Amino acid sequence: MRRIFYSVRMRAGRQSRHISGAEGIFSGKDEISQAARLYVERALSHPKGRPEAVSLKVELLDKKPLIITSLPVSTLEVNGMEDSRRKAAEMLLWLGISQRAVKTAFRILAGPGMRGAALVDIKTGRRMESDKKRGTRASRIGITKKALQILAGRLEERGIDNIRVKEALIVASKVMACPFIEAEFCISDNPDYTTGYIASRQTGYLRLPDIKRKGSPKGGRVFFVKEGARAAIITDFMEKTPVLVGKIAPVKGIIPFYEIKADNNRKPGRKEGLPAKDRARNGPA
Ligand code: PML
Repeated sequence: MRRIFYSVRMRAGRQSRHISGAEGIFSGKDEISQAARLYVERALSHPKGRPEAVSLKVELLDKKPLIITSLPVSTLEVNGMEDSRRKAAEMLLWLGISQRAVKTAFRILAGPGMRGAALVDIKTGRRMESDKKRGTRASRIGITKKALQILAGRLEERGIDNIRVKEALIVASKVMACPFIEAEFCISDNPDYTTGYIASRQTGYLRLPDIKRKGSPKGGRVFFVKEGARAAIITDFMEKTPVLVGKIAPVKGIIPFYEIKADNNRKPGRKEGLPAKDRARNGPA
C-alpha cells in the first residue's frame, strides 16, 4: 500500500507578531497526533511569551516527499564579531557571489527579520522575490525519526544538539536541494542567538559564531540565485515541494577558514532537485 504523508505546520503569534513556528512531515495517525500535540505545547511555552493565536495545519501531501541527505555541518573558527562578518563575506565571494550581491545580503540582514527569505541575484545583487515583505519561505520540510536520532547523536558529540541547529539544518538542506540556488546566508533574528550560517555545496552547512551583537533583533535569510534562474520556479519549489531529510552527513567541529577553502570534496550528497521539465525551462542549473 502506498505510504501517505501529511505536512504538520504550527504558527503562533500575538497582535500580528510572529512568536514561534514549527513544521514537519509525518505519516500515520500516531505520529501526526504526537507532532500536533508537541507543536501546540511548544507554542504555549515559548520564551517570547504567550500567543494570542496558535494555528495548526495538518495537510495531506499530494506528492511523495523527495528524500535528501542533510548538508555536512561544521563551525567556522572566528575571533569575535568583526572577524566572523569579514570571513562570512570572504567565504561568499569565494563561492562566486559578486561584491554587489554580498553587499545586498548584509544590508537585508541588517534589517528587521522578514517572514521568508530574500532572493538575491548572485551577479547583479538585485532582489528577485515578488513580495519583498514576505519573501520566500522554505516549507513542507521534515526529517525522518531515524535521521533525527542520528543527527541528534552527531550534534551532541560536538556539543551543539539544540533545536535551532536542527531546524536550520533541515531548512538549509532543502534550500541547497534546489539546483538554482548557489548559497544561503542566514543570521538569526532572535536577539539572544548570535550564530548564523552559510550553506552551499562547497562549504556544507557552515556555522558562523558571533555573526551579530547579542540583543540585536536583526537578521533573516538570503538565498543567492544563479544567473538566469526564475524566482517563481524557486519559490514554487521552496514552498510546495515536500522534502524529507532521510540521511545524515557528518558533523565536524570547529574548522579554520583556510581548511574549508582547501577541502573541495565536501558535497551535500544530493541527487534531488527540480523536475527535469522545470530545469529545462529555467536555464542552466
Ligand atoms: C533561526 O533563528 O531561525 C536561525 C538559526 C540559525 C542556527 C545557526 C546554528 O547555530 O547552527
